[in-house]
Amino acid sequence: MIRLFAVAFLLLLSMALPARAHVVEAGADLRVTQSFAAGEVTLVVAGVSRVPASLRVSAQAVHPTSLRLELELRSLTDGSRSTGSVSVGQSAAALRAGHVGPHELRVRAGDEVSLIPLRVVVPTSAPWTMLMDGAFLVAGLLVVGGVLAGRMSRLVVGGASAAASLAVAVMLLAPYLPAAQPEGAAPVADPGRPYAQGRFSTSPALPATGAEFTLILRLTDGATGRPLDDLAVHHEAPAHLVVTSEGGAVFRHVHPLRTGPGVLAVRLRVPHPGRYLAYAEIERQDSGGQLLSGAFEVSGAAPPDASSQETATPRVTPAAPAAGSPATIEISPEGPIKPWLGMPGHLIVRSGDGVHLAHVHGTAAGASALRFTLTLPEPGRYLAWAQYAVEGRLVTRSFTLEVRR
Ligand SMILES: [Cu+2]
Repeated sequence: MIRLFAVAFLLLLSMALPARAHVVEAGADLRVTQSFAAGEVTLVVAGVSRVPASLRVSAQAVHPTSLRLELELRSLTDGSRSTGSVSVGQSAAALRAGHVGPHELRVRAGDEVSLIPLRVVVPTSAPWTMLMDGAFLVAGLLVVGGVLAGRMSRLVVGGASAAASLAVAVMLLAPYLPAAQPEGAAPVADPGRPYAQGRFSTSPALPATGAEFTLILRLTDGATGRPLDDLAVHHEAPAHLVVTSEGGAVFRHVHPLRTGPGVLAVRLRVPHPGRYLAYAEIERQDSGGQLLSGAFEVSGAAPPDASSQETATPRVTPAAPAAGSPATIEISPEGPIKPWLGMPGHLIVRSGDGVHLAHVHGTAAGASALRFTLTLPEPGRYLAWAQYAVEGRLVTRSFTLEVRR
């Protein structure tokens, strides 16, 4: 009887373990993609389960690059700092995080600096998990004590049964009980924050064809007018910036650096003069996504060669897509595709007049095809760019879509 009870108890204990292992969400890696002039890098900050901790930061890139990043992690709570450096594809830097809460990761590549806000969060147990653990412990101690003492009094068996029953009851109820808020997490705000207002500018004010310039996006809160500094990382970046020349011959999809509160900047160089359209995809914390747009001019003379884009001939189904009805676009990549920004492929579609911009994600359709599905609301001619990563290379293929009425 006692042995049976002990076996049953151990069985219950082993069942209880996986339920506790679910509270690791806060330990997920943070991936932040940043476009430096020397190349695009995805910083990977590995999650931690307790503090103080050594925060491991590594750097990945689609293009092979010898970019070296100087890192500094600063606590916004007490100002404590830890420094290190990391090269793309090399071993991770270990930065010391003394406590949970808001931090800023300063990343320097050459003379460019990005200030990445991040929050060190560690999982905590909900009070009910402590109750469950405590009840299992009491039951275990009573059983072990009884076995060691050589006799199981009715009181011991009764107490152990009661404690085990309580623990099992809590364990069974666990999926319906609230999870604990991780330590260091931001307080949950009411969903939906005011719109972000974005203003694009360039430095210098009139960039020249072929010369490097900085495209700046200043974000303000639509309600307070103050700098907006609560961007959530979505699709591995705080902001996705698409820049196209008005006619569509030039296309850039980059991930600007945060240079200060509410200020995003990225260095660009374009081969054509004229008017450029810029679009930023952002997401405020606890809010939905938003698209901001603007325009700027580039001076200079047009080069003799009009376009240097790689083009694609996709398979479009139906062959003549209609406005308001879904169309499927299939592209054949040059080789096995690797995820880029967490997805097998990206398709960005712009209306000729620049008013409409769509960004959809593709699915791998077998080994040699990438499939996108999208619906365009208005008839007309659209410019499209499909992007995917193949071994060591980010490929952008352009084509046009005619959408009928
Ligand atoms: Cu992006």
